[in-house]
Amino acid sequence: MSARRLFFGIGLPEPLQQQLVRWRAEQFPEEAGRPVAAANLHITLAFLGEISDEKAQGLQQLAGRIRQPSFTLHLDDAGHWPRPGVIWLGCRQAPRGLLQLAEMLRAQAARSGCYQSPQPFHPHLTLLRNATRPVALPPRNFHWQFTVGHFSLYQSVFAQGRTRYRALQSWPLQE
Ligand code: 2AM
Repeated sequence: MSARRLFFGIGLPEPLQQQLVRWRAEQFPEEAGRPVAAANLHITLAFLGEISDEKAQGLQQLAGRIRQPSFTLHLDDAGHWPRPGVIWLGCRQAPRGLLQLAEMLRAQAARSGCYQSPQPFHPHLTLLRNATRPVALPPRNFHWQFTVGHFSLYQSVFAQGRTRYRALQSWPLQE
């Protein structure tokens, strides 16, 4: 049976993708790390790993039963995790709706046998990868926000030397 690398996540409105990419180019020198492509910028809610189509279908059905309110996400924090080599954007205070949604998806994933990291969930948007060297983070005088009205299941596709995240299905959050 075929297996695909999947995760639940939140995409960004396209204008915000473009704004972030411009800001990143101004703030970080080239040697800071490998920039994530604009269209790939996202926040992971639950990482599923390589899973069978059957398992994915079960999780898609469960995702369709989730009733959660939409929420506003404020991107007003940044950080550097040198070990995985990630420079990220996040929220100083994660909205409750985001944490609840991730908690539900991660619990469903765990019950379906998808390994979930024991580390506390820290919602973030990876801006740069391979960022293993010390780097000066920009002053925290930035603040973007957007309304999250849906979440999606993404497939991570690696082809021609590039990773691309393809949205397979999306589910609305309540108004
Ligand atoms: P990252 O951005 O912090 O690397 C697709 O690979 C998405 O799933 C990325 O956002 C990545 O998070 C996340 N991801 C990859 N492997 C993971 C793992 N083992 N546990 C949790 N999230 C993971």
